[in-house]
Amino acid sequence: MNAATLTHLSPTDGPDAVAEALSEHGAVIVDDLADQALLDRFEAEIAPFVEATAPGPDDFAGHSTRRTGALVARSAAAREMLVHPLVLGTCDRHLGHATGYQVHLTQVISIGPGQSTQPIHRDQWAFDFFSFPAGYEVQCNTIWALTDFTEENGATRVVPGSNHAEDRLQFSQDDTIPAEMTRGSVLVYTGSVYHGGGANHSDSVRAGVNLTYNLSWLRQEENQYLAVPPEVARELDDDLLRLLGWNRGAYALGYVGDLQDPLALLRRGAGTSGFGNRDALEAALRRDS
Ligand SMILES: O=C(O)CCC(=O)C(=O)O
Ligand SMILES: [Fe+2]
Repeated sequence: MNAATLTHLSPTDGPDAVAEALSEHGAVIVDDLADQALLDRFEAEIAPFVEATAPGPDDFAGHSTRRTGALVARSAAAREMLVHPLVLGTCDRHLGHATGYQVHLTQVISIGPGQSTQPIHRDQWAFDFFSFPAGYEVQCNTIWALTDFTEENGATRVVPGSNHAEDRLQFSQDDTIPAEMTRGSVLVYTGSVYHGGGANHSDSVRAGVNLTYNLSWLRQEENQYLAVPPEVARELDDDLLRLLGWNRGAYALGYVGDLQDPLALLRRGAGTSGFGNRDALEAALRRDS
């Protein structure tokens, strides 16, 4: 059995402490980050969509687990959660070695009674199992507890410190510990830490909101341009849209037409066109020379 425990921090510890714990252990719990009223609003907005979601198609997604996405389009509360200052402050630090980051996916994960454990994995294996250089982090992930997370109901299982391990290892459930936390607490974890959803031996659903961020030179797992249709996107703030990917990654990734900024296109001509983020390009060149 793994004798390690997960580090717990409080929101007032701030993003430096969260990012530091992330680098060291690959995962950390921030207790009571969300106020209960925000989660109540989120649940009310999202309930009909969760209800209509089919169970997963395979062992990884979970045959007794529902995964409900497009949270930005479906919930105003989700937008607030996505831009929580402590989370973005942690992303700034954890992913600060690259020019930018973006939303990777938004998903309510509802693990139903009878669901068995999910295979232990690294989330960054989504990138076709590419082995990123050791220490080069590509994701900053959160799971917000919408119900209490207990060992019995399927709390996420984590191998603390495995962010420093070799790639493509196979851990057993005995190597993991459950990320037990109360409703409103948030598990923050890297793309490199080994983990998986727990088995649900209880008679009620374990629900968590998986909001994840990745480097802006990588593809997003959830296609935000289609998940958030233009008529909804036009109503959102620029900062949120840029975080969703209506932006140029690095110098020029994702430009439109004649080197136009995608956000300018969405706003029908307002804003910049012509060149990408020249400052970021120059900063990157300086970094590498
Ligand atoms: O639901 C969980 O606790 C974790 C799920 C997970 O790790 C995944 O789907 O990649
Ligand atoms: Fe995962």
